[in-house]
Amino acid sequence: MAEVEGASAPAASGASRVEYELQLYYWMKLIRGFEERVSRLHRQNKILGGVYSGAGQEAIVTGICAPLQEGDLVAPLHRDLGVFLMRGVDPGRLMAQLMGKETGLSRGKDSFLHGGDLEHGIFGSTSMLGSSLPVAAGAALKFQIRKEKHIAVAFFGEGTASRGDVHEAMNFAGVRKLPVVFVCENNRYAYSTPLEKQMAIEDVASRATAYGFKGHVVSGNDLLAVVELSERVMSRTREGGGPALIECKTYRYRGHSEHDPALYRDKEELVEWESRDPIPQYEFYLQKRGHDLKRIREEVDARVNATVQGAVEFAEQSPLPRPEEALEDLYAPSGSSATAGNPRGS
Ligand SMILES: Cc1ncc(C[n+]2csc(CCOP(=O)(O)OP(=O)(O)O)c2C)c(N)n1
Repeated sequence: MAEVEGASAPAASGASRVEYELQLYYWMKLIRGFEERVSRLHRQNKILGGVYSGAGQEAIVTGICAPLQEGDLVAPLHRDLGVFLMRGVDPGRLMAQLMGKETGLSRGKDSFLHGGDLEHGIFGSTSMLGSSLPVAAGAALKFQIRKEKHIAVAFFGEGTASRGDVHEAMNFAGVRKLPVVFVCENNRYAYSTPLEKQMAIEDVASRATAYGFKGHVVSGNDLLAVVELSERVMSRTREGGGPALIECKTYRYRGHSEHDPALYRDKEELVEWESRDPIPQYEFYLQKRGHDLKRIREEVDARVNATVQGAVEFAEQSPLPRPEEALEDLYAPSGSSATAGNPRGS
């Protein structure tokens, strides 16, 4: 299987900024390529459970995960498959998780939706939207008590922002000045509910003031802007500056999930947002920086295709879980504290 470096690799290894920027491009393209393949596999009935594509939102996951370090904790939501790739989860295992195979993160006992991987610092989401934010605040409390220079990051949508858990997590984080960064991916629709029926204010970020910390708004389709902001905000939080809220304005291209044709929004709106696609925007930047875009694009596309194809082959060749394993991994072995609920961390 092709390897994907963990998100902290380029910065931590002292790689030059140029290499780092090229690596960001690779990640964004890998996330797009991987998700497009998953959508196709879903139509071929090869995916277990729902598929919630993040197509159009790749710059957010890329820009937010890039400055993360080993030991940090991330709580992604249903549309954040890219977090797994960015944190260095093997693409084959991720694909196997999506296909419900024995080699997946949950050993075939769950769909992608609830998969996590604590070895890579990923807390799996639950069906109750917003419930992972208090968990991220809890992880941040642990870092604070142990005086560890780690941070927790929790992703959520603007629909999720209306949930009480989100308020509780942010309030607690503000009171205790916890090292946690909340990231709202505001893609304008919560399933079929448009923004204006979801909230009475312009920006989710402005709520941060009420919790005693800073809220930032950024274009979620502009990778450079996201990465610059997340680097700045995260290093402040890591150094004891307390929590922060980053709101990324964006749009999802596909329906809420693959079975949703999204008839509640008009085509013009979609086309307008597609014209602000994060990938060509970033390619324009790379070109302006003097890169041979044609060559880089070819190289990156070849790497992405090979990685995705390798992941599909690995997953397809992997066995389904055996019925006699059904009752394994339901409880942590006694004495285990790190992976409560599942010793394999998923
Ligand atoms: C508490 C709760 N309410 C409703 C749902 C059903 N549901 C799942 S995803 C979703 C939309 C979430 O929208 P948003 O938070 O904006 O994220 P997006 O899907 O747009 O990325 C809804 C309503 C749920 N899973 N949990």
